[in-house]
Amino acid sequence: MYRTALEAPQGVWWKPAGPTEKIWVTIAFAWCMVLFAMMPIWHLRGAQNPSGIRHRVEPRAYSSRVYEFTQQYQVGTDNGVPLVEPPPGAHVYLQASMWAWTPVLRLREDTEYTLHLSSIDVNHGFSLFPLNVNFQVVPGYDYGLVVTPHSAGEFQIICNEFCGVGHHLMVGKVIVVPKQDQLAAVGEETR
Ligand SMILES: [Cu+2]
Repeated sequence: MYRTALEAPQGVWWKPAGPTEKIWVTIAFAWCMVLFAMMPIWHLRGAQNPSGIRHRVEPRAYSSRVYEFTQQYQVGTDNGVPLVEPPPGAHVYLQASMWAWTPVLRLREDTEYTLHLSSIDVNHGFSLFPLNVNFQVVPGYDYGLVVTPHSAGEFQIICNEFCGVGHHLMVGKVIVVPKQDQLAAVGEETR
C-alpha cells in the first residue's frame, strides 16, 4: 500500500535520542550560544573594529585633497610615485584608481595616524601584505581609519577587488620606519 508524505505516520515510529547524541546536541547548542554572544561582545570589546569615520566625498574633491596632501608632505619619489612622509597624528590620504595606489606612504612605528581611503573610479580593495588587513575602497566615500603601525618594514598594498585588466598590477607601498631610526633622525636634526 502506498502512503503519501501528507499523512502523518501513526504510533511511536521514532527512536528516542541516545545519551551520546543528547550530549552532542547539548554541546553544539551551547557552542551556538557562545558564538551568538560573541557577535555583540566582539563589536563592543574587540580590538579589530574599524574606527568608522565615514563621509561622502566627490571623487574629484578627494583627488584634489590627495594632491594637496602630497604637495604638503612629499619627500621624494618611489618608482615614479610620490613618496610622502606625514607628521605624527596627521590625516593621511590614500587614493585608489585604475590601477594605482598613490602616494607611497612613509610612516613611523608606534605612531598614530588617521588613514583615509577612497577611490576615484570603481570599487577597489585595500589589503596590506603580509598583514591581515582588508578594507573596501569605494568611490564617493571617504573611509577613515585610526591606525598605529606596530611593525616596521615595507608593506605592499594589494588591490583585492577585481577592477579591470590592470588589477594584478595595482600594488602600492607603505614604509614603516622603525623606532631606533626615528631617534637617529631626530639626533641629526638637532645637530
Ligand atoms: Cu583592483
